[in-house]
Amino acid sequence: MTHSRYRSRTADLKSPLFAPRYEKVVVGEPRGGLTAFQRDFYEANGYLVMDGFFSKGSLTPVVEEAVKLFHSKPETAIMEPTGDVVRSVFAVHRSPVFDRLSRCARLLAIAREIVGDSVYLHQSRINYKAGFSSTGWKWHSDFETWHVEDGMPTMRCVSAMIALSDNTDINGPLMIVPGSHKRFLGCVGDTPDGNYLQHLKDQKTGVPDESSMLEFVRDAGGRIDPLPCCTGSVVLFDCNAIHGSNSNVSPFRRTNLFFVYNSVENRVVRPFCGKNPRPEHVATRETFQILEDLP
Ligand code: 6CS
Ligand code: FE
Repeated sequence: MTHSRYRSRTADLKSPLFAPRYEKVVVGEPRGGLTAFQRDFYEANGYLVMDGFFSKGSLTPVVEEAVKLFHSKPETAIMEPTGDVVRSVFAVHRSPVFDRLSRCARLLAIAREIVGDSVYLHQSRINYKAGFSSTGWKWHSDFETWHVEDGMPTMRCVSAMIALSDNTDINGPLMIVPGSHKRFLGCVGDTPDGNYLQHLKDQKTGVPDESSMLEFVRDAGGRIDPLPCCTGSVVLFDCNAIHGSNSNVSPFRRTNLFFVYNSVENRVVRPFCGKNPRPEHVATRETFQILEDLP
């Protein structure tokens, strides 16, 4: 029986509670995937931007497939609150184009070095943030949700965001509070049945209160780091890093692909909120598969 070391949205939690992180940030020994500077930067800040990781040309088939998904509105799509624009599509790794990319040897080597283990995909998704009318993402820790609603035991998990379009100052780039990954914020409240649909449209549970957010930013020396980057860049960020992004009123889409690499020792157990598990396309449970390098 796996016990939760990170209390959040529990009945006894009457006010937000900061708790220490129990796990190392970079668990594995250096294996050449990251320079010493990159390891240290990720360890300290909870994220790392690797510009030009993929060439724009090499992503052309990936971008084309992402556009097809945007227009086809598969059943794994989540719509914007306005209703008729796709916000996200989950489990994109079920398509060969994205499955192949998730097994990129360079990316896998880095993910394995960070979590210190073989990895599988806890989740994959494309957040489209289409031009003009798409809404942002409130401040949050992914791990808070993955722990409470999916039953992810520890923080041995890293997200790799692959920019499929330019992320600029004006189309709602990802923003991270540097260093926020080092503490876990237990949030007040409960988890409604079937929360994931609401959560993925406009998160209302597990959202840090304003006073706690101020403390995170104060601890970061007043820093909030926006992460503008070009198509082909990869942004690694720790599962517990506090992040968010603004809405996109510009004419330019901000489309990003996310692979969530989880340690095979950190497979999800029963959700710590005690509710029914979220569906397979949002959190891998049955279709577990250790990722091997592409031949
Ligand atoms: O609940 C989830 O799995 C998702 N929620 C957010 C707000 N970001 C990460 C993840 O896609
Ligand atoms: Fe997130």
